[in-house]
Amino acid sequence: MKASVLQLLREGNGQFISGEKISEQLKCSRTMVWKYIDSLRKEGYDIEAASNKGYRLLKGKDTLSNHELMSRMSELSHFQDVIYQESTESTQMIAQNAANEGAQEGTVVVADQQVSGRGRLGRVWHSPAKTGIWMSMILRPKVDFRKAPQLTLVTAVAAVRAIEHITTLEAEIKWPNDILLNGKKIAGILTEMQADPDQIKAVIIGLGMNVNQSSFPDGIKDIATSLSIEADRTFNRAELITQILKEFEWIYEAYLTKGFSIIKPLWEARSNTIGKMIKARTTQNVIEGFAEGIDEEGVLLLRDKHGEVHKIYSADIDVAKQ
Ligand code: BTX
Repeated sequence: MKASVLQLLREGNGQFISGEKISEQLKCSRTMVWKYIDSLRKEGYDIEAASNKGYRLLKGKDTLSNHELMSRMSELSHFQDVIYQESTESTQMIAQNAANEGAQEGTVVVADQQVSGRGRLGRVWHSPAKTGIWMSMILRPKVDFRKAPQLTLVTAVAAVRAIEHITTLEAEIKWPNDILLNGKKIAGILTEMQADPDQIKAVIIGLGMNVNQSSFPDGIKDIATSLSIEADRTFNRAELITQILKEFEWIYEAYLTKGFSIIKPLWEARSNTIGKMIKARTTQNVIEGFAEGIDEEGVLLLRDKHGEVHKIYSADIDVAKQ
């Protein structure tokens, strides 16, 4: 109900909306409306009340909560459920557990802080409080389980488009799961799967995006950046999350109905990897060569100096400076 009050206030676009109208729309008493407004104010929302006029939301703030996120979800068709935690070990862990317990496709887990945020191969993902987007989407796609890594590329396209829409910054994708701004890492994607021997039960896609950080710890300060550092202003994370989900919805839908071929050009247009000399570090070896492109399945094609083309399914990539 608090989410609905917030949604009505936001839809007012800074104009007053009467307590009577809110109570009619939400089918609750005006006393209840007042209680919700009071509670939102206590959380820090700047809501003006004027007799005979009603209430208006003066300025949104960069806050994450279940009702802040739910108040924006009506814009979306696919994502309808949010699990929000102020602080958690990892949203991946929560999403994995929720998926095991039957959470539906389109559930999204968001945290304000992760104390054990994780990247690929057990690496740490730095996820400080109240500055970034740490979220995991639960999906149950009816595709062959070998195709699950393609969802990393689908997510990367959605994230880059959302960044462009909200900030006008043009981010690039480093195959397979990094998003870069000015050569530094702004976001990372972690795709995990729950599967029977031949079929996907759930795919959990984790996205970590640096939004309002002004600095980074020693280990990553030379390789990481945030939207706020690059744009010199701060951003509203709930708005950005909604935009990422909105972009994801239609791209994912297109992917499910038409296959990866529809995603390939969208991905290629934003890739910083293709057409460059690269070094691919897989869990088995290191291969150097020319990144020719991705194939119809999203697999990276790398031509070594002997002319042999290698299919790279998963690796860390170093792109040579041009
Ligand atoms: P990755 O293995 O490609 O990248 C991890 C590496 O990135 C680290 O070893 C470190 O060098 C660097 N790094 C760590 N934190 C940051 C940061 N905040 N910004 C830039 N670089 C950093 C990438 O893995 C996948 C990350 C997914 C994170 C999301 S957050 C929500 C979800 N929950 C969770 O625990 N993980 C995912």
